[in-house]
Amino acid sequence: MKQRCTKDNIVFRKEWRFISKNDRKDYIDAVYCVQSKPSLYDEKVAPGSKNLFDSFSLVHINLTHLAHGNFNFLSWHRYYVWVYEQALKECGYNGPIPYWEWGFDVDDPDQSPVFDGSPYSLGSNGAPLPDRAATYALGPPPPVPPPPNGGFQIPAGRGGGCLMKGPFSNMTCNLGPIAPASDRSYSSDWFRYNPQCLVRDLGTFIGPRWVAFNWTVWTIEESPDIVAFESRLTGDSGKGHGNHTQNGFGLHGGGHSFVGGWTGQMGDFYAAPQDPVFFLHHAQIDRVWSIWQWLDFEERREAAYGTLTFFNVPPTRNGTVDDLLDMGKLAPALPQRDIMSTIDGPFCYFYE
Ligand SMILES: [Cu+2]
Repeated sequence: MKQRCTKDNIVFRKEWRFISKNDRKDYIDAVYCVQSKPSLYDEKVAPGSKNLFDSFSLVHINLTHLAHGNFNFLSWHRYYVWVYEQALKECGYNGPIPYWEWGFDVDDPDQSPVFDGSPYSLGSNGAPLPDRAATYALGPPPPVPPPPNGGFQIPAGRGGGCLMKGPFSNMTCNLGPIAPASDRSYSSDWFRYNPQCLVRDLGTFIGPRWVAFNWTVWTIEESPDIVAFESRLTGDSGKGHGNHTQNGFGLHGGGHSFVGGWTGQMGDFYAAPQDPVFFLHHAQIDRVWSIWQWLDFEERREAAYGTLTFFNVPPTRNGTVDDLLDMGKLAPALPQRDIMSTIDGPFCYFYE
């Protein structure tokens, strides 16, 4: 699977707030269209996959242990976001998928063009929850053992409940929760049908500490090799994936928890793609990776490290670029080698 990428057909993915209101409206309509298409999975096998959008979540859930905290993390999500972009295209959205640059919104996410609840946003924050505890504990999801102190305490965000207004405030999430970031509960019934509203808990604690512009620049500029880069990106201390420390989210987990916080879908390690902003967050992760790659493309084109399992639980061999990336029924499996560049292989895009 290769296409010829030239200056005439390359597309540039842009930040959400820098595409026109018309394009934002078209994007939102296309997401609703994906949500109206039939599931790729049989009801009997996956009762929670009610439509094509759910099937994306289902594939992520099913492959969580193969696609995180290991060799496949960056490449798998690059391919996954691209496959979603093709689904939007089939639903009439002709632009490249936009990304969300968290840095703009760390101080006041409720005013963000992504979350202000206007018809041109991805919906609002969650409704404030009355009588909630002032802090909650956040730690790595099962099967990773909890840190000795049980996780670290995060002040509650401004939301915590269902979206209040705007696009997707009326949507139903059909899958999960499986492993919410805010507690150690875990459902082994990964494909069950469990209709819920979309929940967010945006606040001002997590953003400035993990996903402000300075952290993105630091991740890109201070990482001489892939171990250093992924350590900063994922909050891994560099001794192996999943070695979380007290101050360890990195950009990836920071963006997830910034939105999902306390029990929001974005805080669920498995079922996070049920929040439509997941794909903009992961486009931004992909952007940071591709910028880092292009600072020394020859050295960094095929740079990846780790084994084939989630935090190497259970232990597996190291990955290679010949290993296939599984997309379930969404798309054919492809060797990682094809995914490592955004401009030669099946892809032809870059970021503005
Ligand atoms: Cu993921």
